[in-house]
Parts: sequence; structure tokens; C-alpha cells
Amino acid sequence: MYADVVARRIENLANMCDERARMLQDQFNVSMNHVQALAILVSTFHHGKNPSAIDQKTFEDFTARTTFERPLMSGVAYALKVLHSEREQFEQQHGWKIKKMEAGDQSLVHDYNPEKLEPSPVQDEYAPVIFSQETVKHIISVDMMSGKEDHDNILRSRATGKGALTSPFKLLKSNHLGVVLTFTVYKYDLPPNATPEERIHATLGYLGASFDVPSLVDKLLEQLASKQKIVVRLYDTTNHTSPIKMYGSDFTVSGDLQHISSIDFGDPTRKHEMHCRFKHEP
Ligand code: WA2
Repeated sequence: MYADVVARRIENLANMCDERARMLQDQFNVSMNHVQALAILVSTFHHGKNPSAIDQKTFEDFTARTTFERPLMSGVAYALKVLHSEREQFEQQHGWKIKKMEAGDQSLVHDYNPEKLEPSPVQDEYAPVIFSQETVKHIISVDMMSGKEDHDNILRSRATGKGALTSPFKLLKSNHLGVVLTFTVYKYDLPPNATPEERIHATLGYLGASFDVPSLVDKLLEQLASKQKIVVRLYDTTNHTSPIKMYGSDFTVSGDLQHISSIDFGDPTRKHEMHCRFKHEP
């Protein structure tokens, strides 16, 4: 008799956890597809037309009107690949200097002002943001290669031609942990078996999206009934000996049962899990 009740509790928890994990995965997947479509939009209407049919205003309008297509993204932006030899001409043409990303805490000060950012020190190449959604306007002119997570993601995306996802880290001008998704824009269509060197050579820029995990996961879970019944946590388990918690309260829940649902965010080099427990009845 009691075993029956326990079995039903276990099944109930598994169903609720799997449902949430699948919802998050599906919403991430549709958002990711739309970010990839934006990369094609930039390729077609910015690089593919002379003069370009996209400027900051067009990009801002288009991305504002299509936010419903990217329910898990807090903002999208486009950064250009600029070699050091091209820097001076690039800066003259745009009328601003390529800026260095502020380290961690400095980006959190409430009067954060991109105008006050330092120029980027000399590097072989840069990835300054030239277009951005209104929600992430503060990264315009910032060299995305001057931030460790963004830098590594850009390199991985352009060498593979696939969407690349970062580990969780503190996003600029936000108190929240987030992840960044990057798609590379190339000069021409590359065959699936193109070498990393061919890909790097053909790279024009990077279309990136930021996923503000706590606020967007909250929004998603709030749409579900029986939200009061379970506690949900999201982990990046890429390094399975030291998982990183991306979402969920710090309080330890003493619930007995736990169910783990795996989540696929479309980047095979990253692993994610959702951990669910019942909240204790008061
Ligand atoms: N976007 C928004 N906030 C951020 C961030 C980012 N990266 N990095 C840190 N905080 C333009 O991959 C290219 C977006 C990076 C793309």
C-alpha cells in the first residue's frame, strides 16, 4: 500500500520535472533557430548588399519586433571581425574607438557608461559590436574578444560553423548569471567538411544572443500550474565533478525524492541538467 503511494510520488515528480525540462529545451531551441536566422539576415542584407540595408536603427527595430521569436534571449547583437591592420580605418569609419570589456564588478556599477570604457589594448584582432538590440545597447563598440567567455565562444563558433554556448557567467550590466550563444557569419557558403582554417579565413562577424537565466527561467516556470509544488534547479554539468548552478534558490531543500532530467541546449560540448524536488508540505 505505502509502496504504491511512494511509486506514484516518484512518477509524479519525474513527469513534472521532464515537462519543465522539455519546455525549457524547446524554447531554447526555437530561440536558437531564430538567432541563426538573424545571422543569415545580417549576411544577406548587411554584407550581401552595397550599400548595406542594415544600420543600428533597422537592426533595433527588427529585433524589437521579433522578440516573440526568441523567448529565452534577453538581447541579440552583431560584432564584426576586425584585424589589427584594419583597426584605424574601422574606427575612423565608425567615428568611435573599439572599447575593452570592463572586468566583472566594474560593469555592475549603476552609472555604467560605455562612453567611459577604455580603448581596447592592441590585439591581433577584435570583435567590436556594431549592431545591437535595444536591450543590450551598452555593448555597442565593445570588443567581445576582450571577455574570456565571449572570446572562447567566438573562436569555437567560427572554427566549427555551429552555434556555440558559453558556460554560465555574469553578464555585463546585469546581476544575473547568463549564457551567450554565438553563430558565425561567413563571406561565402562553406562545405560541411571545411577545415577550421578555411572557416576562420572566411569569417566576417559574429551574431550573439544573451540568455539571462534567472529572469527568463522564472518567466517560463510561472506559466505552469503546480509551480508551488516543486523546487527546480538548473545546472551546467559539462564538468560533472564540479557542476555550476545556473538557476534555483541556495536554500537546501530537505525533500527526500529528487528527479534529474537532462536538457539539450544544442551545443554538444555542453551538458545541462534540471534537478527537481517536492517542496515540503508546511
Ligand atoms: N551580450 C550581452 N551581454 C553580455 C555579453 C554578450 N555577448 N557578454 C557579456 N555580457 C555579439 O558572440 C558575439 C554577445 C556576444 C556576441
